[in-house]
Parts: sequence; structure tokens; C-alpha cells
Amino acid sequence: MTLITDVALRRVLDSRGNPTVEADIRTENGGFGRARAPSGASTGAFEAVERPAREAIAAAREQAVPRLVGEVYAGDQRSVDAALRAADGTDDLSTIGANSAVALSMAAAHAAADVLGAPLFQHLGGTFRGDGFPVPLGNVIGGGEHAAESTDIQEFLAAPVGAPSVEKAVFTNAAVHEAVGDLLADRGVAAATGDEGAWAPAIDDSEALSVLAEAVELVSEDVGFEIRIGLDVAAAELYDEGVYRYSHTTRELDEQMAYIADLVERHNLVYVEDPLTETEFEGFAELTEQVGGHPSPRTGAGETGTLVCGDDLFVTNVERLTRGIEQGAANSILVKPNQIGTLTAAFDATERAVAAGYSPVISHRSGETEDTTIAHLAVATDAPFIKTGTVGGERTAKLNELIRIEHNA
Ligand code: 2PG
Ligand code: MG
Repeated sequence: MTLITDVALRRVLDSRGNPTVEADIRTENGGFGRARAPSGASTGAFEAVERPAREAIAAAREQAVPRLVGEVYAGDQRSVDAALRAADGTDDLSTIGANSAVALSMAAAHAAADVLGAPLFQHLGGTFRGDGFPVPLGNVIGGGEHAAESTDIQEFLAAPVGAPSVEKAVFTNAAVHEAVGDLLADRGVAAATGDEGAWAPAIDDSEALSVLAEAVELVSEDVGFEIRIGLDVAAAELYDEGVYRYSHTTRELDEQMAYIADLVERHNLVYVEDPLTETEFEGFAELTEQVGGHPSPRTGAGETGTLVCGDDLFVTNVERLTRGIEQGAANSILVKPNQIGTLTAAFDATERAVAAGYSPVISHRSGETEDTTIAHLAVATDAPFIKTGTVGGERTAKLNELIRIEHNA
């Protein structure tokens, strides 16, 4: 019913102006699906390999397309992804590139949903989801690898945990973004925006936190529900020869852990991603023991405990996640389909996480396109949070899709 009949690949622009891979898949019965690969800047060392778009496309045309056309059904996602893996032949997808792989994998899912006449999230398993929704984590101040001359911590996130709907949550994050802009202007701080549309002022991490805390309080009073704060420290980017190097100081592992624990307590953080470097399973376990908990965004705005999320630590890889689960490292996993190259692998990591009591957080990349697949993935997997940015067309594409899903539109 969904036999793949045609595949097309092309280079299109991403939000940084770089070329990325777009895939179209057609099936019997008129199914059509299109998807695009995103691209990271603070990429984990253990991620599947992204190849230059032109090379990834040429390799996929040669190796993967013949294994798809007339061979597999788009609706059988595991077969599609197994064909991609077999065509590639490496563990890290370095033949066809994780960028070609993920674009093809996601395009197949869209094509199958099209044949079924169902929204993608339903095809991906969302039929039995609860009536909650993923709370968008909105990046409102950012630096690190996403903006020069700004904060050391990569992302300062607004988390509207008390929002009664996706729609309210999305508008709340945009309001926090605006409030941060106003507060920076009041302080006479000029700020451009970074790769994800977050403000990128030349201030230090502690000032960024105090500006965000003020913005969150103002907006929270206005909307009448709780907004918490989260961070993506992206610590692997700060880590260098055994220490964490900040602009004005250096921290050893124990100092870094104490610093993070202090930030968690001082700012009642609901979420902290990659507080330590990508090989530091033991430190993650210790920190999780100290500050970890599962605040429920849907019901428990007031609950204590913090999601300690592994991004570069796990790279959406079920083996690395399993190691983390065994050691008690983190209690949450960031799920980025392009880190692992296929939807199947992203689902397997999500399922493994949920089975172990880890919260999955579905995420965009700093280089994005108008692709909306992750919005459907977050709904289909019943993820408590989705990280998508707050403003900018490639970010609002996902946020607006979440609103449409909520409205059954
Ligand atoms: C991250 C991401 C997305 P990048 O570190 O979580 O915010 O950034 O895509 O650059 O890895
Ligand atoms: Mg990250």
C-alpha cells in the first residue's frame, strides 16, 4: 500500500545559510512526503556523521535510493531505516551521511501518513497519547557556540510549566523573549540574536540569569501561571584538558558540579542539560543524585527536583543511554533524530528512556529549516518537553505546528 516508487534529493538552505539535505518520497496510492535535515553547531563527539550536503546526496543516490525504490514500504518505518543502515554499512552513517539518512527516514514517515490521510503524529504512534502536550523550552538568551561575545552557558530557557495549553505556552515564551529584550534595553545592553533567535548580549552568565528571572516573573504575573527556568550548559564546549574554562574563571569537575547545584537551587531550575562534558558519566550520576527529580510540567508546577538531561552525553544513542541508565547518569535524554540518523533509532532511544523512568525531551538543532517533523515526534512520544526556540521562521514552524496539532487543524 505504501511501496516507495520514487525518491528525490536536493540541497536547500538552512537557517544559517548553509546547504542541507531535503528528501522527497513518493509511494503507491499517491503518497508524498518531504523532510529536511537540521544541523548542529555544538555537536557531540559521538554523534552520527553529517557529510557535506552535496556528497551526502550523491552517496545516498548511489547507495540508498536503489534499496528503497520498489523495495520497501514507507509505512514500515523499521524496514525503511534498516535499508538505510544496510545501504550505509557503517555504525556512524558516514557513507550516506546522517543528514541524507534522517531526511529520507523522516520523508518516508510523512509519505506513509499522507497515504493514510492521518496527521504524522498519529502515524508515529500518537493515537494512544494522553491529553497532555509537550511544554516548549524556549531559548531566550544564548551564547556558547551559537553566538560570539555572549554568555558562556549556551542556552537560557523559559519553561512555561503551568501553561494550560500549547498555544498559551508558545505565546508565553515569545512574551518572555520580548521582555528580555526590553530589560536588556533598559540596562543599556545592546543585543543581536544568535543562531536560534535567542538574545546574544555581551553579559555574563549570572547577569543573564537575573535578567531572565526578572522577565519570567513579569510575564508570569501577566499570564497567571508558573514559568520556570532551564539551562543548556553545553559543557563539552567549555571542557578543555580536564577543566571547564569560562571567560573569567576555570572550574575543576567538583567545582563545576557545585556551581551547577548552586544554580539549580538559587534559580529553582526545572531543567539542566549537559552540565558536564560528554564523557563524564560518573559526574552526571553524582549530580543527578544530588539535584535530580521529575517535575511534571502538566500537573506539578510546584514539584521539586530538576531534569538533568543528557544531550552530547547520550547523542540519542541507545547504547550510550543504556550505559547512563546503568550508572544513574542523568534522568532525561535529549532526542535529536539527526544525531542518530533514523526515526527508528530515535524511537528506540525514547522507548528505552521511558522504560527506565528517564524523561525524553525532543529537540531542534541550531541550524534548522521549516521542517516540522519534531513537533509530531514530541506529540507522538508524549514527551514532557520539546526544545524548539521561540522566534524566527524555522523555530515558529515547529511551534505553530504544535498549535495546529492541539487544534486538530
Ligand atoms: C543543543 C543544540 C540545540 P546544536 O546543544 O542542544 O539547541 O544545539 O544543534 O548546535 O547542537
Ligand atoms: Mg544541548
